[in-house]
Amino acid sequence: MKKIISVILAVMLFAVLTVPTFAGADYRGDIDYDNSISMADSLLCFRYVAGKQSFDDTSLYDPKAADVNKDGSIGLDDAMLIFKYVAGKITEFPVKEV
Ligand SMILES: [Ca+2]
Ligand SMILES: [Ca+2]
Repeated sequence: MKKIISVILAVMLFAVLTVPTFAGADYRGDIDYDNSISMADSLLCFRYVAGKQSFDDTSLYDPKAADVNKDGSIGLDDAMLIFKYVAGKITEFPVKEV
């Protein structure tokens, strides 16, 4: 009985910890779907802005996540924001008023 309770608790804890990710609370910045915002995402965004990267294959990349300031397009400002986030200069992405 004790074991069942601990299993249920573990499952509930897992659900609580993972729901925000599945709900897409803030998916922004994680372009490559690895559940973390890293230098790889920043580089992807810089490469996209430079025309060296495509996000057409949405099974590999999430173009919506690249538009971190939510102004409707992926630009150098988005790449800079991801870079600043990874560098620890900002802790969240500002939403641009449009
Ligand atoms: Ca990522
Ligand atoms: Ca943008």
